[in-house]
Amino acid sequence: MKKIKDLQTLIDSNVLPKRLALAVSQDAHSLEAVNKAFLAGLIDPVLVGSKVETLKIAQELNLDFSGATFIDEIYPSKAVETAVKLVNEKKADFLMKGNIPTPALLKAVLNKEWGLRTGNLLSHFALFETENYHKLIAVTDVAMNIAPNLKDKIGIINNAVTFMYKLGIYLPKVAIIAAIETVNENMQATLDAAMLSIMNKRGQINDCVIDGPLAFDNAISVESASHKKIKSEVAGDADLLIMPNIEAGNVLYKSLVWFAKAKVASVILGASSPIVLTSRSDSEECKFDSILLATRG
Ligand code: COD
Repeated sequence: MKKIKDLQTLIDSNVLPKRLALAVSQDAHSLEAVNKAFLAGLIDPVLVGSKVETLKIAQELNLDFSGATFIDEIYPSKAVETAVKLVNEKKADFLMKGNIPTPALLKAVLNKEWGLRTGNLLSHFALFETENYHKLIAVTDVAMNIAPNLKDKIGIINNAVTFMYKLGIYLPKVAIIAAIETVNENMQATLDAAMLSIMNKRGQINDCVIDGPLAFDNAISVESASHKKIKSEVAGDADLLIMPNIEAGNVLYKSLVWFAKAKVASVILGASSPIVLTSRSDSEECKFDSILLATRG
């Protein structure tokens, strides 16, 4: 896969449409994306939210939802709970965030009685296409784990690598991002990076090639890596960037989208099925591509 649109080539047309529960459905960009996937026969939508508001937006945007299922829940917290429970009870196959803040959705997903936990760490995974890089590049975690420790980072890497195999990206090159490419005992990100690299070399983290610490430019530019005299299979050719914390990850995500005009698709991994989770400000195209990405789960 070289382009985000190549996600469409991975779709198995023999597979029946997957039932997607949109939590708090009164959201224009989400409804446009869901409608596009619905009309393409990729999903069967279950729209959980205020039916009046959802239909009003659909009418304004000229979206035909005949044949879709509506569950009328006027209170957003109740709508999220209902949507999550539908997936928990296997009445829907996967979940999508609508008009609700990310933490509210994630708290519902983590609910011990009716959430979508599996015992694994849950983490956010974003796949980018930018003109300034020679292939797709994944970034994690930019939206769920706030300050991951070493154990969390192992879970984040394993979630991403397993999912990349489903996308046909085998033995991904994983760059552990820090501010510098050498170990500084005062910078935890560099210490974690060194440990993750050695764990990979000793066979404790598998199915990928890890190197770090690497500064962002060393990870994505051969020129920058050779300037710093870094000898690494990963430097300049990374498939996956592991960010030190949510702030660095989120700033990179927004910089790629707003400055570099990158295309992006993103999901939460590690739950009982992938969750379509994008920013509320993300475009309809991004939300559609994220639905495509989630159908790989
Ligand atoms: N995977 C699995 N279990 C988890 C995870 C995880 N990533 N995070 C927490 N849990 C479990 C804990 O083990 C515990 O059992 C329970 O959930 C509650 O844990 P807390 O108290 O640490 O977590 P919460 O409920 O206060 O917060 C969880 C959030 C995911 C909501 C929180 O980490 C958060 O706000 N993340 C950032 C979300 C955000 O604002 N993103 C915006 C960027 S666009």
